[in-house]
Amino acid sequence: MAAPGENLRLNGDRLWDSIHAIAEIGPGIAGGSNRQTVTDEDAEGRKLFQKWCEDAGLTMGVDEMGTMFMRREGTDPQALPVYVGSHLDTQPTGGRYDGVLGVLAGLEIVRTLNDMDIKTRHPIVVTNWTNEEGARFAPPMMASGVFAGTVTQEDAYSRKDADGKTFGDELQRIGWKGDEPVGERKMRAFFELHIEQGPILEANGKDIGVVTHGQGLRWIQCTVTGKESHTGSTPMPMRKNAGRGLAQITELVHEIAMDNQPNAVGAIGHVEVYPNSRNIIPGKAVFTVDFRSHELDRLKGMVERLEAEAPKLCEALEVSFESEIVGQFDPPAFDENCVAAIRNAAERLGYSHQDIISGAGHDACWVNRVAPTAMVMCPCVDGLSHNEAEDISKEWSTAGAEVLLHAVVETAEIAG
Ligand code: HGY
Ligand code: MN
Ligand code: MN
Repeated sequence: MAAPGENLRLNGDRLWDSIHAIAEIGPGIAGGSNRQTVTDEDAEGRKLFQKWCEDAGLTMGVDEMGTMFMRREGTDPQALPVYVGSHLDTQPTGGRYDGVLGVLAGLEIVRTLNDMDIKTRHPIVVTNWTNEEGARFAPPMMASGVFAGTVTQEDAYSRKDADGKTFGDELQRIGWKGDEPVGERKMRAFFELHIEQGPILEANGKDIGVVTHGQGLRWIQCTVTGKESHTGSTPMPMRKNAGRGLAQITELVHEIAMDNQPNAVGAIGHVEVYPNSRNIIPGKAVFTVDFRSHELDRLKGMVERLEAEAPKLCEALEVSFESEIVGQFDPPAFDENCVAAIRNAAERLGYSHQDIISGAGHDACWVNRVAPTAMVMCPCVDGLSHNEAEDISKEWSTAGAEVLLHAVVETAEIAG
């Protein structure tokens, strides 16, 4: 396959402007974004993305999980399309670039090919995967998980948010439940550009991360049950304080991750304490442990240790412990040919680059199960993400998008 010439570049300013235009929809309170999945803000962002895509001549398909597939025809309609994209949903206190960069870089590729009147043999499909974050409705990478067959659509539809609303009802309510069965599309390849969400590339002075693997993930939802009673009049020896179970398990999670350094991480980000009243001893604590490692045996060992030790800690506190896995995927190894296309593109374009393992989960981790897949990463300032202060430079955004452009065009094959 002929690789695109090193002079094939794109309009980084137009991409940058698009990123900041969509950030006006579902703004956070500190300059970032709060466009959570299947909210009205998500619907509004989808509409703007749809308009931009249709202005670029793309035709839209939407599946039953609401994932948006925006197609640019190739010269060979029978050729399997090259998919490129990420997610437009954000964390409640998210940044402007997490997910959005990858979707809009895909659109920028189309805009650039249109400007240069370049046709490709394979069609190109720009994709917005529904509910990558899993913040409002677990699990993360929900729609790409249904697409890859690792999450059932029924389970996904039934997942509830903190207000008891189900994902399926909310998707229907915002009018983005499509009619296309999920997972029937066949792909030549899938490419995703994403900010690193960690400090490695910036610290090493690299423009591009060539992602060879991702970390595996386990989300273990734990419930510790004690007894609600008065914080003032209940004698200390009589208390069954679920909050102490939460506290000791929080420390246990940290200890397990530290005992598995440098190839593991662990924390508890989601906590609900009931009844959450200032003068009632917590009767129940529900929280989610997030363990990750790129070594599967290590990840499994961490979960086993938690499930062995947490009940004993709770027994000593006279509270009960239950747990269930609410999200999981094993460490993915991306497609070597697609990874090589990205590495060669960075080389050809003169961008500094290094191989890297993705610390965060991405839709590419699931799509990798059903199609040749690879990821490009760009640095982010101080490695900060899932924080409204998340920041990248226009240069990093442009570099990542140009590497993505070359990998996509090379795989989609320039036609005449
Ligand atoms: O949790 C993750 O790794 C992703 O950012 N949703
Ligand atoms: Mn993301
Ligand atoms: Mn994220």
